[in-house]
Amino acid sequence: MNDGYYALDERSAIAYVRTCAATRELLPPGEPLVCEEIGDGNLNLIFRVRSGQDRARSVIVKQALPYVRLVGESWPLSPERARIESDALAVEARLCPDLVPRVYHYDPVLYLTAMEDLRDAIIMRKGLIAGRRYPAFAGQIADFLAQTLFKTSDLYLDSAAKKREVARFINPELCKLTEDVIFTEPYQADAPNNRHNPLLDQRQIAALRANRDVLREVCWMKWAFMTRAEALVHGDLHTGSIMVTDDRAWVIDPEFAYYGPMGFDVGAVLGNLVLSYVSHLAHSPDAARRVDYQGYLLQTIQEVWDRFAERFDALWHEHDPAAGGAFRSSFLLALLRDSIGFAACKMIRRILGVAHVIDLEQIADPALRARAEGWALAIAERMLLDRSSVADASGLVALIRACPAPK
Ligand code: ADP
Ligand code: SR1
Ligand code: MG
Repeated sequence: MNDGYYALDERSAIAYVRTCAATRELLPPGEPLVCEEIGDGNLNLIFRVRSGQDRARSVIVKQALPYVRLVGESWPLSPERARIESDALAVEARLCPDLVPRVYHYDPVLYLTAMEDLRDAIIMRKGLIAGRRYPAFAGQIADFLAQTLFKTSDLYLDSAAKKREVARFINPELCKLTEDVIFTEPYQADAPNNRHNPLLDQRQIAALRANRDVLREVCWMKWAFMTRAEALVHGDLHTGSIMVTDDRAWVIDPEFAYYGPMGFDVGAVLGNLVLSYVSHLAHSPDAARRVDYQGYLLQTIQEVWDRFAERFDALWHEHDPAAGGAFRSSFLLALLRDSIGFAACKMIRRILGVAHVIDLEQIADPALRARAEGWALAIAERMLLDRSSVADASGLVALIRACPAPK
């Protein structure tokens, strides 16, 4: 932690922006500024500083706290994650500039990033809860995934350059947090950070935690997360890290970035779409609309994978025409199966672990919420155990469809 660090409040965030050369053109000196803390994430402070005269001129100031905001000062966490986030945003901006917010400035003393305010966009999770459709999303996120995962990997980078990147993105504290809260604690009945809906079927939870096949597969996913430095992954690519308008999407918040398995990012997108799918048991009370919207979500899951695989394969073939087609297709099949395993772990942790998602938490009736949560656990279990027999994205969709909603 740097000397000179202090946590901003709304007043000091304004004072900071007034002295920041990088935002001077947007918010010139002398202009009245207003500020609001808008953070709804688990870790950081997010200030929107805007012109008091023109709402369309604003900047986001994101500052890392030295602890986990969701829990408080009892859970310290290095603010160095802000440096990782700004470096990862720079890599992503080089590879897919239209799909990330522009960074104006990084301050290594205050662990603070000033960036483009995506003021017309909303967090995708909220749009999905409201039953909105994003027809361009599958292609956009497929582009983000293909560009960032292929072009930071050994398939594209020179061997020494890739290893330098692995070193630059060593992110031990946030990786340890993920190891604990995604792959370990949800399977421990007595982990103090865990919480779950008391109306969830306790027998279902106990059976999941006692299932040796499930525990074995989760251990394999954790092992992969800890050991496979395949590409620069975002590391937290759930639908709360994606902002959308009707026709655009941006990926935010790569503070968990590190060199890890490609399937961790793909799985985060797929798993969170499945969480949305189960949540519409409540958010779409009309049966016909529910079937229709859930069909849209399953189709999106299939399209995300299909378009990602198509683009990844095209980038690979273009970069290395000599790479064998058989290797490329078996690589992508292994990646699909990894992604399904990670998706399942990410679903289970949102129901049994410390950090939950509003798709489920906003279901007011706890009994109905328990049905949706129990359904997600049942689907996740099948995904973990049956992923090695899935041959393509339609196989994944069939696997999800084969788990009926609980009565
Ligand atoms: P955390 O790291 O604490 O999870 P996030 O980076 O996810 O924080 O940001 C929390 C919230 O702040 C987001 O859900 C979004 O509402 C808002 N936000 C973050 N970055 C931007 C941005 N560039 N433009 C507009 N809003 C943003
Ligand atoms: C204490 S767990 C906090 C969670 O929030 C982040 O967004 C990550 O998902 C992390 O696991
Ligand atoms: Mg975050």
